[in-house]
Amino acid sequence: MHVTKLLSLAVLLLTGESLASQCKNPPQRKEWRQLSKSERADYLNAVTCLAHKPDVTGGLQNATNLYQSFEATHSEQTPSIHWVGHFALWHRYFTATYERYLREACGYKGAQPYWNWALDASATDNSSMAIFETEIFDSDYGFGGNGKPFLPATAAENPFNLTGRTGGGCVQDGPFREGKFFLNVGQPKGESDCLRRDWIPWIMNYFARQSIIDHVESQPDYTSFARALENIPSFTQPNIHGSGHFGVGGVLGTLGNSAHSPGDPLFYMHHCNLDRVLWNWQQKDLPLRLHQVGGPIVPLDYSGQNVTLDFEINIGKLAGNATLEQLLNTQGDVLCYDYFSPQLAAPQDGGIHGKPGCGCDDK
Ligand SMILES: *[C@@H]1O[C@H](CO)[C@@H](O)[C@H](O)[C@H]1NC(C)=O
Ligand SMILES: *[C@@H]1O[C@H](CO)[C@@H](O)[C@H](O)[C@H]1NC(C)=O
Ligand SMILES: *[C@@H]1O[C@H](CO)[C@@H](O)[C@H](O)[C@H]1NC(C)=O
Ligand SMILES: *[C@@H]1O[C@H](CO)[C@@H](O)[C@H](O)[C@H]1NC(C)=O
Ligand SMILES: *[C@@H]1O[C@H](CO)[C@@H](O)[C@H](O)[C@H]1NC(C)=O
Ligand SMILES: [Cu+2]
Repeated sequence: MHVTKLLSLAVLLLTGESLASQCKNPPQRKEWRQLSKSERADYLNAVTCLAHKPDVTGGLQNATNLYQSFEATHSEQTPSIHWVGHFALWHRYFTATYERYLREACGYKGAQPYWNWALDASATDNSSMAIFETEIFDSDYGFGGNGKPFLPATAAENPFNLTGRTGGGCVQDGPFREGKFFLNVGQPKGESDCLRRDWIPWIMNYFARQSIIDHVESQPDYTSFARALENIPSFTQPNIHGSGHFGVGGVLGTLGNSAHSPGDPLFYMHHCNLDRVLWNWQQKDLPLRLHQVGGPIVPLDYSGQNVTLDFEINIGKLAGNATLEQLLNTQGDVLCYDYFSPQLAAPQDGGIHGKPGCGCDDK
């Protein structure tokens, strides 16, 4: 590796947040379908690159590379970062740090893209496969398809008794297919698993609808926003956070595993979209919403202590601590990115394909 590159990587690892203290020319985050094919290829190559850089966590949970450093960090903190007031901002920081490593460790020039599943979710047909037939799951310029073959799940593996599973095996195509992409976190040392997917169409269609995004974005304050975003730990009511996780990961898939979900590169596409929902909500009253947080410190403890603006988020060895107030600002002293305008419009639960205008240069 070139010496200056090596140096900037070392600086990045050592100084954490301080490098981003001045936000100039923030990367513009776009929906996957707004990227040209060459931009998609650049992004996918950068993710593969991360999986060939050294781990920075000291082998946390048996992580063996920089891509897995993120999965292990999430896995380590899983019990304290979901169903809490800092859920959205923890994942904002995590996703933005991934974006920064793609750029600074792997020479990626673009922004973290997002997957707006609402563009293709059907409100009228739970069995619609339209959402899985998009360029997100393309084998050449996307993330590959479902896991194969179909594997039965035991009762212990499927505590919510989810129906409608379609996969469970290894992803067989695309850049993250079996034999090309390895997941070591949580495995015995020296062993790895493949990336698994287990599509459940009804969850995707029922949970990923524009009307649910609208409901979340219409909440009057941060506390109610945070609660609407995650809703309840059950499948009896839809929640947009669950859409990508369980629509794609199902029961046996990587994205459906609460600890190991960042093992699927789609995790960052999904969480970037949730972050866009937070960002859109903030834009409705930015002066106030740059300085407002709430929600429980202890998962689901809605009458207990709440997070405050000076509550500190840590993401282990990936970067330094940041306060919730710092993380509310996507162009402040810690974070530096923006959402590209115009955003693609989803049909208002029309149950038809979103027909995104793309403006791509080489389609
Ligand atoms: C989709 O499935 C959910 C959960 O079973 C159900 O509540 C909902 O009515 C279904 N939607 C349609 C359009 O059939
Ligand atoms: C799933 O099914 C088992 C066995 O029938 C039952 O004991 C359990 O309560 C069910 N779980 C849920 C979340 O419905
Ligand atoms: C890491 O590997 C060791 C040795 O194989 C194993 O005992 C341990 O359970 C693994 N750690 C995790 C978090 O799976
Ligand atoms: C935390 O916030 C909730 C919702 O606003 C509120 O009901 C609760 O009393 C707060 N907890 C404390 C300890 O103030
Ligand atoms: C980072 O934040 C955590 C809480 O999330 C705290 O325990 C730790 O002491 C902080 N570390 C530093 C260096 O401030
Ligand atoms: Cu998470």
